[in-house]
Amino acid sequence: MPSASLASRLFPVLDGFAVETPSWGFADTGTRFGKFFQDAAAIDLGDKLADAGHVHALTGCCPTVAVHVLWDFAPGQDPKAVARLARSHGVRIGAINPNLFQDQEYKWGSFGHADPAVRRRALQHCFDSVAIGKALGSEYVSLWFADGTNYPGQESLRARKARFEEALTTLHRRLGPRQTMLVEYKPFEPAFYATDIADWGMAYVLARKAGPRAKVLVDTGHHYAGQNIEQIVAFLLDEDMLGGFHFNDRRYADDDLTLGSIDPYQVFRIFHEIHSFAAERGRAPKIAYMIDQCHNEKPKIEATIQTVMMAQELYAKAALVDHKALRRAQDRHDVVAAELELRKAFFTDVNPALQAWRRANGLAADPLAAHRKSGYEKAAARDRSRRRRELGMAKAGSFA
Ligand SMILES: [Mn+2]
Repeated sequence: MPSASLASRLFPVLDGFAVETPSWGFADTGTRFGKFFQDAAAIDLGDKLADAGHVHALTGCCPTVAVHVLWDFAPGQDPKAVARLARSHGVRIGAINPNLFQDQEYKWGSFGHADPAVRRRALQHCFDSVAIGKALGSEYVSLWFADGTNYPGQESLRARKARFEEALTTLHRRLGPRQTMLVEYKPFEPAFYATDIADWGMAYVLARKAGPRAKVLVDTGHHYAGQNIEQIVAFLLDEDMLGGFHFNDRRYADDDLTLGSIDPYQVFRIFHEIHSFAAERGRAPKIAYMIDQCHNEKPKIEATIQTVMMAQELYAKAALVDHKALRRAQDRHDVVAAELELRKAFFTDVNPALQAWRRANGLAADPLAAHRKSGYEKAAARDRSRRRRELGMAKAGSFA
C-alpha cells in the first residue's frame, strides 16, 4: 500500500493529467528505410479508434485521439460520422493534423513555396482542417512543416520567412473561438540545410505574429543532442506561448523512441518546470500532451500503453518536488541541496500510488499486463489479417 499522504497528494495530480494518442501510432508506420508490417496494425480509422479506445479503457487517461487529415479522412467524409465512430469506441477526436509534406506539389515547400498557387493549396487544406476541427469540437489544429532547403543559396531565407508569416496569419484568422493553432519546430530532416521553422525561437516569432491563439508545440525529439529542453519549456511557459507536446524519446535525432526509454530524467525535468510554474501561478497551464511515436519493432498498442504509463509516472514524480524547500535552497545558493530536492522526487517510488489511483478508478493496477492478458492483440491480428486478404492487400500493411 502507498503511504496515505503520497496517494492523497498524487490522486488530484493524476486526475488532471491526460495524454492524447496519435491515430498514426496504431497503423503500419516506421522508418524511412523500411516498414516491418504487423498483423495487428490498424488498417483504417475504425481500427485506429478501436485501438485508442482500448488504450483509454486500460489506462483511464487517454480520452482523445489526434488525427491526420490526409490519412484518416476520405475526401468529403462527414466529420460527424467520424465523431460518432470515435464515441462508439469511448474516445473523442483531438488535434487535427493537416498534411503538408506528402504531395508532389510540395517538393519546394508548402507555406514557404515561392509559387502563390501552391501556398494557396496548402492554406486551403489547412482551412479544411480547421473546418473539420470545428465540426468535431476539437480544440487544436497542429501544424508541422517539412519546408526548408537543402543547399546554401538555394532560396532566400528571408523570403521564405515572409511567406510563412503571411500564411500563418491568414490561417489564424480562420480559427474558431475555441481553436488553438500549434506551431511545431524541428531542426533538420527532410531539409538538411535550412528548415523554415527550425527551432523554438522561430516557432515563437511566427506564432506571436500569427495571433493570440497560436502557440508553440514542443516535440521532445526535435532538438539537437544536448539541448536543454526544460529551459525552452520554462521560457515558453513564462511567455504564455507553450501550447503542447509531442512525446517521444531519442538518442541521436528524431528517433521516435518510446518516451523516457533513453532518458527519463529529461522528461521529469520538463514536468518539473510545468509543476513549478503551476505552483507559483496557482493554476495548471493549459497544455496539450500528445504522443508522436511510430513503432517499427514494438507492438504498437503495447508501446503506446508503455508510453502513457511512463508519462504518468514521471508526471507524478515531478509533482513531488517540494517547491518551498527548493526555493529555500536556491535562496541560500545551496546548489547541492537544490539538486537533491529534484533527485529525491525523481527517485521516489510512485508506483504504489499509481496502482492505487487506477484501482480507485476501476482500472487494472497494471494496464500493460492487463492488455497482454486481454487477448486483444491476437484477436486484432486475426481479424485484420482476414480483412487484408479480403481487401486484396498482398501482405500486411495499411492504407496510411
Ligand atoms: Mn511531432
